[in-house]
Amino acid sequence: MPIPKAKKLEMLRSLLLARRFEEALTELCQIEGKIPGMMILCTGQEAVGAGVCAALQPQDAIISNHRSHSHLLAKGADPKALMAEIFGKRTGCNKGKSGTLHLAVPEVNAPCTTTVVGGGPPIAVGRAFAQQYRQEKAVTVCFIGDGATNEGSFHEALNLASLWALPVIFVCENNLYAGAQRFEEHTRAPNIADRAAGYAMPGVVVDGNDALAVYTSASEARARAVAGEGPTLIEYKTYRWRGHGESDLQLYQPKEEIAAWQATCPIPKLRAEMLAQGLIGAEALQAMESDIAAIVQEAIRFAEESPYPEPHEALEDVFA
Ligand SMILES: Cc1ncc(C[n+]2csc(CCOP(=O)(O)OP(=O)(O)O)c2C)c(N)n1
Repeated sequence: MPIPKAKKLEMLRSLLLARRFEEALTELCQIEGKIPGMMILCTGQEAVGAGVCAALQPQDAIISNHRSHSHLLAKGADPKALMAEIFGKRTGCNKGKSGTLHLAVPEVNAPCTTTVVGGGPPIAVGRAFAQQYRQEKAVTVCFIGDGATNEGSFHEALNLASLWALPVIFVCENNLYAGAQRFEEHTRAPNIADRAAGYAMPGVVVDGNDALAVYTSASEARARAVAGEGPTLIEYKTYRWRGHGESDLQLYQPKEEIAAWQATCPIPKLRAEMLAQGLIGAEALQAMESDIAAIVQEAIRFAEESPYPEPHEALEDVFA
C-alpha cells in the first residue's frame, strides 16, 4: 500500500525534531551542572521511533527503554514537558522525579520507560493483555535493544504473547552494541528476528535507517495484532552514532564504522526522496526546520526558567 503524503511529512518532522532535540542535549550536557545524571541518546536511530509511531494510533501504547527520546517525541510528547523533566524541573512530565531515564507520558499512551534491560517486554505483555481483555482495537509496542534480547524476561514475554495471541509488537533496535559489547560478542544468531521462530510468531529484519520501510513493517505488524493474529518481532538494523551515554569515549567503536553508518543517515534519505517526489518543496522544508529549531529553543527556555521541586515533593505521588 502506498504511504500517504501526510504520514511521510509526519515522519520527516519526527526525525528532524528528535535529532534537533538531542543535538541540543549533547551541547547542554557539556555545560557543567546544566543537566543532572546520565545522558543516553538515540542519535542516528531516530527512524525507528519515527516510522513505528507513525504507524500507530493514539490509543496504542508504547513501552520504552533508556534510549527513549525519539520514541516519546514521535508518539506526541510535549517537547517542553520532556525537556523540563530532563532538567529535573517541577514542570517536567514527571514533576522532575524521573529525569531523562524514566520518562512517562501517559497522555500519549507512553506509560512507562524502564531502564531495567529486558524489563519492558513483560510490562508490554501486561498492557497488551489488558487491551485484549477489554476488547480494545489497540496494540502495545515494546522498544528494546539487541542486548535486552538475551534476558530471560524477553523470552518469557515472547512465549506468553504468542500463546495468548496478544496484540504486541516487539521492536528490537539492533544498534550493534550493548554497552561496550559488540553484537557478535553477545549473540551467536545472525539476526535477532530469527528468534521469533521459537515462539511461532513472524520475525522480520528491516533496514532501521529507512523510515518508510520501518513504517510499512510496523503497519503490517499492527494490522496483524488488531486482527487477533498475535505478536510480531521486528528487528531494525541501525546504529548509534554516539556512545552508550554521553560520558562514553567510544574507544570500542571504529571511526570508519561510525562514518559508514553516518553515510546512511535516515534524515537525508527521506528528505531527498520527498523533495524528488515533490512531496515537500525547499521552502516548506526550510520552514519546517526553522519551526523545529524554535520549538527546541523554546523547550530549553521553559526548562531553564522552571523551578526545581521542593524537597518535600519527593514524598508526594508515592504509594507507600
Ligand atoms: C538488568 C540490567 N542489566 C544491566 C543494566 C546496565 N545497562 C544499561 S543499558 C545496557 C546495555 C543495553 O544494551 P541494549 O539492550 O542493546 O540497548 P542499547 O543501549 O544498545 O540501546 C546495560 C547493560 C541494566 N540497566 N539493567
